Amino acid sequence: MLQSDLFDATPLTLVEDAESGIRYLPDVVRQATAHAWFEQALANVAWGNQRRLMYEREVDVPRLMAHFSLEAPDLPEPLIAAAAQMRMIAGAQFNSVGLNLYRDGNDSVAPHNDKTQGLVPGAPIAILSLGATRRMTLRAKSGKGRTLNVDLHAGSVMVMSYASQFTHNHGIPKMSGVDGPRISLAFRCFDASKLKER
Ligand SMILES: O=C(O)CCC(=O)C(=O)O
Repeated sequence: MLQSDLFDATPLTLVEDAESGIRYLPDVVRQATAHAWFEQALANVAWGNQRRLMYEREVDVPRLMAHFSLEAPDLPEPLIAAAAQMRMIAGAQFNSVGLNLYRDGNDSVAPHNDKTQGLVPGAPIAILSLGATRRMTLRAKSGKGRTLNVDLHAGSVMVMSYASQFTHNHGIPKMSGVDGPRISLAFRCFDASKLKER
């Protein structure tokens, strides 16, 4: 990775906790690089459609997904470069990346916390945004405080602590006026034995 691929991003702390909290880091990846990674992922990733049960009916998950072990010998080059940058930014030895493709403003993910089962306790999760800007909602599970809305721009990274998965939900709501597709790359640290099961 070239040093010039990094900008001096000023972090915005959205949630504080005993670990690193939830932080929004704008302009981590320069725009030209973010654009190139977006185009490569859109064209080359084998995007999958998942189904889930909702009120006893099987429905499509409203976004496409893919997953890579970062230890795969044939990991595509942009993911090698992105993982190196995310490891440096978040100070974590990520070994897994989950990709989400939001095709338009109708695609979404409901408020949730990341499943912690299989994750290395204390290791953060870093979400890199590419493509169109989408809004993330952050809300305390306790119901206290207001919902935080954060616009996730291309090249930005949201770093969420392991601890915050127990206290806060995050989601990407459907939205009108979205300017094209968005791809998010969620970097996680799995326990080595669990990584094989993914
Ligand atoms: O697309 C995003 O920014 C959020 C993704 C997410 O919540 C997840 O992968 O669990």
